[in-house]
Amino acid sequence: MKDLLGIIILLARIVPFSGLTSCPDAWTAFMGSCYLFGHDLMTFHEAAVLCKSYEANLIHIETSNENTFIEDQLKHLYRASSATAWWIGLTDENVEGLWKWHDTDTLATFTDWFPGEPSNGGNNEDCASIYVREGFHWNDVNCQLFKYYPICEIQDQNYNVEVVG
Ligand SMILES: [Ca+2]
Ligand SMILES: [Ca+2]
Ligand SMILES: [Ca+2]
Repeated sequence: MKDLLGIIILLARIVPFSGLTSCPDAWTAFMGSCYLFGHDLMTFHEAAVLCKSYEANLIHIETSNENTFIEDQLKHLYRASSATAWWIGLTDENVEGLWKWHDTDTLATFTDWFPGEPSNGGNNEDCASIYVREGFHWNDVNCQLFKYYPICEIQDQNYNVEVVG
């Protein structure tokens, strides 16, 4: 009985780090964010609107940690979907060559462009994607011409909540 109580107390201490998040069902929690990997193909702007409808934004990748996590998720998803690419919330639509995040309107500091990207091919590639054929690194593509899967991100409100055991 005493052992059982010990196990319950131990679990109560572990759970906040592994399971307790405020992420909605079907969203994936990681380091204070919740992510939704969309199942429908759409243009960049359709993807942005979809994320907004969840009170989220297209994903904003701040760190190589976050980037690696997302890349690993997509490699798993790719096996099931044979996807070409996923949209991330990064564009240079306003000023060519100035890549800004959609949610904060700030210049990108961390980036993971594939060598030779951003290429601005056809003088008309203003939206960033995570591109399967370029090793899941980033590629700028035409915002309207291609339909890819969206990745939405919101903050996980329960992250870092201290649970007193
Ligand atoms: Ca983020
Ligand atoms: Ca461009
Ligand atoms: Ca490109």
